[in-house]
Parts: sequence; C-alpha cells; structure tokens
Amino acid sequence: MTHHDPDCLFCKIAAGQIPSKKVYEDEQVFAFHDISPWAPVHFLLIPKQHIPSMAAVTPEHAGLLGHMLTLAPKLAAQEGCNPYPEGGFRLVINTGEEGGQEIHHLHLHVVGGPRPWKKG
Ligand code: DGP
Repeated sequence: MTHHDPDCLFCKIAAGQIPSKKVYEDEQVFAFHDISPWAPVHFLLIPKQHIPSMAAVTPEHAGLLGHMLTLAPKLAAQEGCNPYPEGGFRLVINTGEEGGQEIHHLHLHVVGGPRPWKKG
C-alpha cells in the first residue's frame, strides 16, 4: 500500500514539506485552510495516507473515513461555524474530473460561516 506519493501536493502539505495554515493534525489525518476559500470558514480535511479519490476507497478505509466524518463537526465548530440548526456547515468531496476534483488526494471540504458564500 502506498502511504505517501512524493509528487502529490497534499501529501507534501500533510508532511509539512509545503506550508499551510494548519487546523488540526493527528496520526491519521491533517486539516488546513483552503487557499481559495468559498466561505468565511473553509478548510480541507485529508488522510495522511495517499488515497487518490473516493473512487479508490475500499472497505479497509472505513475506519479512516468514519474518523474524518466524526471529526468534521468538531473542527467546524472550532473554526467558527455557528451551531446547528441555525448555523451548520457543508461537507463536499469532489470526485474525478466530472465531479470537479482538481487535486487527486482525497479531501473533505468543510465549508461554513455566515452567508452569502461564493459557491452555493
Ligand atoms: P477540489 O476541486 O475538490 O480538488 O479542491 C481542491 C482545493 O484545494 C481547492 O479548493 C483549492 C485547494 N488548494 C489547491 N492548492 C492548494 C495549496 O497549495 N494550498 C492550500 N491550502 N489549498 C490548495
């Protein structure tokens, strides 16, 4: 299994080889501010392991994906998203060219804060 792709931008960000505004880090995941935010809160939550997209996910990734999804609300609150239901946030995983994916390392967009937003 490939854990790190030396040519991948997000692998380099997760490894600290390229600077980013870090939101959170643990053994499995890394979170950082999106360079081109759609909304007042917009960060990306990525696995440290190189998984190219949701199309490459297998049952062995279920625990990792569960970790990302349960972490997202906590980090959204930490980053300033207002509480549900008046507040909230959007979770987006673009997948493949037709899905709008530009960076081919799985990433969860966590987007929120007072509207209007650039996208949506
Ligand atoms: P997607 O289209 O779903 O693949 O989104 C990729 C996102 O990654 C896009 O919103 C911009 C962000 N991004 C691209 N390059 C960089 C970078 O070098 N640093 C940071 N922080 N974000 C980046």
